[in-house]
Amino acid sequence: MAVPLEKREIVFVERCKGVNGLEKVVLREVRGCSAEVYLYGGQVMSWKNEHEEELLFVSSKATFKPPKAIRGGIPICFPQFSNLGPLEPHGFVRNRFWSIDDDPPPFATTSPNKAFVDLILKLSDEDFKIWPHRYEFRLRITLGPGGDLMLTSRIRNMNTDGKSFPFTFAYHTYFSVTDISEVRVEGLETIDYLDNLKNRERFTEQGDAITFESELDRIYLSTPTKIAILDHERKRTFVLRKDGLPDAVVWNPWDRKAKAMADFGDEEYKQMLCVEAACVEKPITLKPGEEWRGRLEISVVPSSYCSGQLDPRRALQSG
Ligand code: TA6
Repeated sequence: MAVPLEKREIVFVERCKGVNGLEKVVLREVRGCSAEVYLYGGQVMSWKNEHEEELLFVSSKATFKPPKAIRGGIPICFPQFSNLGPLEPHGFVRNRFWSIDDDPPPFATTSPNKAFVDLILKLSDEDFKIWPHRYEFRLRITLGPGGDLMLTSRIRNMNTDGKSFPFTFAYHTYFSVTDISEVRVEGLETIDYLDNLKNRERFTEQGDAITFESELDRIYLSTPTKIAILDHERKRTFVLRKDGLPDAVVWNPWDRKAKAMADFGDEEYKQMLCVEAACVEKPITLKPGEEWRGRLEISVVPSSYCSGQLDPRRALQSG
């Protein structure tokens, strides 16, 4: 039986109103790290470290007005990534109202010193018209004692007509960075990718690290489970660990695309980077009764700066 929200001691979980009165849940842990989750979209909209520094990017022009998706935080792309199918781009769950799941199936481990919330999205008749499948989408968002953020999705096929359904998926995470031109992404060296700017033509990543000097929109295929984003200016490294999500999307709109997006500031591309744990190349197919699990864990480690060079191996080896 889940511990009632208000009963958790050393962690703090509170339901309250956010922007435009949209409902949110605030998670806090003992050292002062926090996260905010909006029921609209089941979307993490804030993740702060113990110094109350915001780690996720949210556009100053983001609209918190359904049915528009909110530009920033961690939108969830399901049952379709991007325009890889007949549905609206990135599917529909990011612009639906989720509910608090008061009786989630048990998780292997639930430690008392983790602040977490369980959300659930059930199929609506409206959605059944556009995507004729019965499913249950359960999402647990956890803030660990060290301030790590974990998202675990459990999607079950509830069809009673014997039908399987395929889907693609992404945690479309917007990271806040100091200066995109000083950011490096490690862990995708020599990995094949589909370039969204070149009709998804397939290429192989060169060099050692991905750096940014123009628009970039790529789907990296069958990547390692660990990826690092090194924010040189802030001597900060985000370490992503993913499970059940073989691919990773890397996106920065740069200046021209930034200007073309109404809910995005013209210069804001300099302070954000999307690195998305995803399942795109090979859609997952679930038979009735089957459940898929996709997990993302993000932690922040200090990047030690030595002899003019960041030591990326340190970030990846420090695990
Ligand atoms: O994940 C990268 C991407 O698919 C880009 O192609 C870009 O379109 C971005 O997502 C944002 O999509 P949105 O539908 O939120 O405007």
